[in-house]
Amino acid sequence: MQPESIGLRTDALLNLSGEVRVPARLSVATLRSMPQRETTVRFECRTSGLRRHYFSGPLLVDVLHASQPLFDPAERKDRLRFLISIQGRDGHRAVLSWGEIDPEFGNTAALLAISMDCRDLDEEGPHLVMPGDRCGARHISQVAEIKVHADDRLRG
Ligand SMILES: Nc1nc2c(c(=O)[nH]1)N[C@H]1C(S)=C(S)[C@@H](COP(=O)(O)O)O[C@H]1N2
Ligand SMILES: [Mo]
Repeated sequence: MQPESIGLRTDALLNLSGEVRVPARLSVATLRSMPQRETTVRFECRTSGLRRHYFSGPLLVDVLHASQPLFDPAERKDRLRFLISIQGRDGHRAVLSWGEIDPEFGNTAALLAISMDCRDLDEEGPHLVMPGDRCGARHISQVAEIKVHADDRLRG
């Protein structure tokens, strides 16, 4: 019997891996235990029109730092060769650059939301929020996988 059919809750786990010292499987409850931000975003989708949502959760950059990406600690610009691929349960994905979410560079306050419009996302998994995006496609729901990549061709 599936746990759902006997009324038990199954919390989604997010797999965080790649060029990091501490790969992790994170629950929404774990993300909720980190410092939280709130934001309201508006975007326009070509198929569903104008949308507006309220989210809360930790900053993506804080979650990634906790897994200790393999940066050269002596060189700030080493961070700029790192990429982050973020994938939803359904396979929808987007690639971000470290530079766009780094407070010393693009400083986009991307969140891994643990609630959407005041509804907890423990069973669905976290929601990527990209404040400032004009289209909704990077607001990825049910995030299941985050991978950190280093582009070694950019070294030097
Ligand atoms: N996992 C996943 N997230 C996704 C998508 C998707 O196909 N899969 N579509 C995106 C697109 S194109 C839009 S416009 C928004 C729409 O979000 P909403 O319907 O919750 O407002 O979800 C985004 N997040
Ligand atoms: Mo969309």
